Amino acid sequence: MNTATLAPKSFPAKEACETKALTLELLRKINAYWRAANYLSVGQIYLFDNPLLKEPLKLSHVKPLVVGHWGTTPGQNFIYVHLNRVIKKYDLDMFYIAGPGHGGPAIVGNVYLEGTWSDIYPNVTQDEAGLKKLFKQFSFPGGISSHVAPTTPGSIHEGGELGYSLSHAFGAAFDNPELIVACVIGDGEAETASLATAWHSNKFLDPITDGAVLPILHLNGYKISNPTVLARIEHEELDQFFRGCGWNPLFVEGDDPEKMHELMASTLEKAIEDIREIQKNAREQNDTTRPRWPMIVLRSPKGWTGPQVVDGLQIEGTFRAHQVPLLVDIEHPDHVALLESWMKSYKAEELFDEKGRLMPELAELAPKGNRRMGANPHANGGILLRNLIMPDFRLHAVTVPSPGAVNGQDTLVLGKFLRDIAKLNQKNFRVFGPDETLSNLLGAVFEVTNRQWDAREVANDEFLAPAGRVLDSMLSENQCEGWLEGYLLTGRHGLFNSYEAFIRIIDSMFSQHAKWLKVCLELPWRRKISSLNYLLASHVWQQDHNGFTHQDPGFLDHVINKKADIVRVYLPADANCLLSVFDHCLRSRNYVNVVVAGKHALPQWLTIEEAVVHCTEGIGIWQWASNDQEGEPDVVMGCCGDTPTLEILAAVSILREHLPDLKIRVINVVDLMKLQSASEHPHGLSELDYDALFTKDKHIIFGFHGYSSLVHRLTYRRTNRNLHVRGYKEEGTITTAFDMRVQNDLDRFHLVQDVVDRLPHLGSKGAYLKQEMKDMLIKHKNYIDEHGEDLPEIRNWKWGQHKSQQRTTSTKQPAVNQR
Ligand SMILES: Cc1ncc(C[n+]2csc(CCOP(=O)(O)OP(=O)(O)O)c2C)c(N)n1
Repeated sequence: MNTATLAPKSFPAKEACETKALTLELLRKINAYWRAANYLSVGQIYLFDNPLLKEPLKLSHVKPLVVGHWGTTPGQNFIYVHLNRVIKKYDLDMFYIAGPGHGGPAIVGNVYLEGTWSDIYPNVTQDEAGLKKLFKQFSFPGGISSHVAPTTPGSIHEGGELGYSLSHAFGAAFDNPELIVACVIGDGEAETASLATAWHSNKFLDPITDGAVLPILHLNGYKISNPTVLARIEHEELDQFFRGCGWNPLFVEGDDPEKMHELMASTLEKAIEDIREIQKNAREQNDTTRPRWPMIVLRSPKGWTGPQVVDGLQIEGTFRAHQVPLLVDIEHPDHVALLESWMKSYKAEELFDEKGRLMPELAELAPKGNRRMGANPHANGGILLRNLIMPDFRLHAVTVPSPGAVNGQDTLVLGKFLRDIAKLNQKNFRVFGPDETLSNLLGAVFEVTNRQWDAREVANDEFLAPAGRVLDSMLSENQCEGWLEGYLLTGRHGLFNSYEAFIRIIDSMFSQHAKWLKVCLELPWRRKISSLNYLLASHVWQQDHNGFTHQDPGFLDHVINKKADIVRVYLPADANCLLSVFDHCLRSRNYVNVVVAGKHALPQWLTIEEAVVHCTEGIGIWQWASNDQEGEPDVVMGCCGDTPTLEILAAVSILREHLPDLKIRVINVVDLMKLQSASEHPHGLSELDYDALFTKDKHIIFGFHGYSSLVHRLTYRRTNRNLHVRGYKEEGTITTAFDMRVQNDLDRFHLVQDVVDRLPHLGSKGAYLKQEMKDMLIKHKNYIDEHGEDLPEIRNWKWGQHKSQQRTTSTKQPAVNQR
C-alpha cells in the first residue's frame, strides 16, 4: 500500500476560479487541519487504545468490532475545514448538515477539533486521554452511534436514512435571514426521492426574509457497491441538470490535495460572495427576480487519502472504500501494519503536541464560540424557541345549542384559528402542505398571509407572493415534511396538513424524526423543540372526487409503534374539539401529534366549554347520549373519530327508539392513546379507570376511524375482552358518504345488528329490529343506485328527534358531558 500516492488521476482539476484565495502558509495549515481530522476519523473507526501511536500498533489496540464508514469521511473533513475558513473570513452564521450522515467520524472529529465536543462532554478532554475516549466511544457499546446523531453537537440531521438533508437545510433557512446552511449531499443520497425533489426548494426561498442554503454535492462517485448516476453522466449534462433546477453550479474537481485546497477555497469564497450579493441586491433594491443561488459540486475520490490497494484490490477511489477499507482482525494480522502506516501518513506528531492537544496554529483555524458549527444555536433549536403568541381559540367556537343541532365543517373552523395564529406570528410559524391547504378548507389563512413562491407568477394565480406563512405550492409530501422538520429543529413552530391517505408517503421520515426526538430526551443539553403537528384532513370517510386510492387511515397504525414518550394521536369528533386539541398541540413540545379531522359538514356535538373538558380528559361518557345512569349498561357504545361518532350516535338513537329498556352507555374517545394501558403510554387509562368506563364484562361495540385491529392492539391487556370494533376494511370507492360506511359495516344499520347479535336476551324484539336493519340496508342500496345520493332519512337525520333521546336531555346549561 502506498498512502502517499492518491487515486488514479481520473479527475482533472478544473480551474473554476482564477484568484488565489490561500497563501502557501494558510494552505499548509488547512491541509494539516484536514490531516488531523482524517487522523481522528481513522482513529475513531479502528482504535481502542494507543491513540497517538506512541507505541507500535498491535492488534490489541484495535477495536474487536471495527465498524464505520470511511468513504465519505475525508471528503467531509475537507469540506468542514474549508467552511471553517470562510466562517472566520466572513464572520458567517453557518452550520453544517451532513446528508451522508454515515460519515459520523468526520463530524464528530471536527466538532472535537473545534472544542465543542469537550464543552458538551467534558470527560472527552482535549489531550491524549480525551483522544482515547473519543476513539473508543465511536460505534462502541455505551458510546455513540456510527452516524451523525442527536448526540453530535451542531447537527439537526441524523442522516442514517438518506435523502432529507436538503429539505432540512431549507427548513432551517426559512425566516433566518442571517443564516447560511451548508448542506453536504451524497451523490447516492441525491438519487433518493426526497433529495431529488428537494433541488426545487430554491423556488420557495425569499432572499429578503430567509437565509441561504449552500448545497455541496459530494460527488465521490459511488454508493455501497455501485457507481452513482450523477457521477457517470457527462460534465455538461451534470452542469445542465443543476442549471435546469435553477442553481449555479461551481465545480471543484480533482484529487491533488494542494490544487483542491486552492480550488475549494476560491470556489467557496465565490459562493459566499454570490450569496451575499444576491441578498444585498434583493434586500436593498427589493429585487424580486428569482436568484440563481450558487451550489458546489465537489468531485473527489471516495476514501480519499485512505489505503490504495489492499490484497490486490484497488480501494481508494472505488466503492470498496465505502465502509471499512481495511479489515484488521485476527484473520488479517498483517493488516495491522497497513493500518499503522496509513495512520502515520497523516503525521500526527506534526498535528498534536506531546500531550495530545491540537497544535495552537491549527486550533486557531477553527471559528470561536457560537460561530463554531458544532455550537451554532440554530442546531439546538430549543435554545432559540419562543412560545407562539396564541389567540383565543374559543373565539371561533361553533355555537351548539344542543348536541347535533347544527352542522359544521371542522377544518373550516380550524382554518380561522390558524389564520389568527399566522397573523400574530409572522416570523416563527408556518403552515406546510402539498397543495392541499384550500382543499383541506384552511383557506382562511390566506386572509392574512400568502403562499411563499419565488418562481414566475401569471394572471389568475392565487395567493402567491415572495414571502408568506404558507408553504403549500409544491406537491411533495417529502418536501413538506423535510422543510417542517428543519423549521422545527431550528426552534420554530408549524403544522403539516395532508390528505390522510398520502401522509403514508412520509411514514419513514416521521419515523426518523420520532427517533431523533426520543434520543434528544436523553440528552440534557438538547433543548426541547416544538412538536411536529400533523393535520390529516380529507380523510378516509370523505370521498368527493376521489375513491379507493384516497382511503388509507394506516398512518395511525404506524405512528403508535414509536416511543410512547413521543407520539400522540387525536381524533376530535367535532369542530370545537378540534379547536381545543389543536391549541394544545401547538403549545406542546417534543411530541409528534397526529390529528385526524374532517372537512365535510357533520353534526356538532359539544359546546366549546364541554369540548375543552372532554379533550382535556381525552375520553369520556357522553351522558346526554346514554341512558344507563340509574344502573349498569347492557351495552357500551364506543366511538373515535367524527364519522364513527355520527354512526354510533345514530345507532344509539335507533336502539333507544326501538328498545327503550335497553341501557346504553356512549363513550367518545378523542385521545386514542387513552385506550392503551397506563404502563405502556403516559396517556393510557389505569385499569381501574378503563374498567369503570367500559365495564369489565359488558359488550363494547366500538366504531373506529381507522383499521379495527389498531383498537384491539391498544386494548389487548384490558380485562374486558368483549370488544367488537368496526372500522375501515378496504371497501368502498366513489360512492355516497353513507355508503362508504355501509360498505365497511360502520353504518348505523350494521352497528344496531352488532348490538342485537351480542345480546341474545333481546329475543324476538331483537330479531324484528335486526330484520328492519337488513331491510334498511337494501332500501339504502336501491335508493343510492337510483338517485345517486343518500336516503332523505340519512341526510336529514338529527340526534334527539325521537322522544327517547330527549328524556335525558336537560334544559339547564349543562355541566360537561351532562346534557
Ligand atoms: C434511504 C436509504 N437507503 C439506503 C441506505 C443504505 N446506504 C447507506 S450508505 C449508502 C450509499 C450512500 O452513498 P452516498 O450518498 O453517495 O454517500 P457516500 O458515497 O459519500 O458514502 C446506502 C445505499 C440508507 N442509509 N438510506
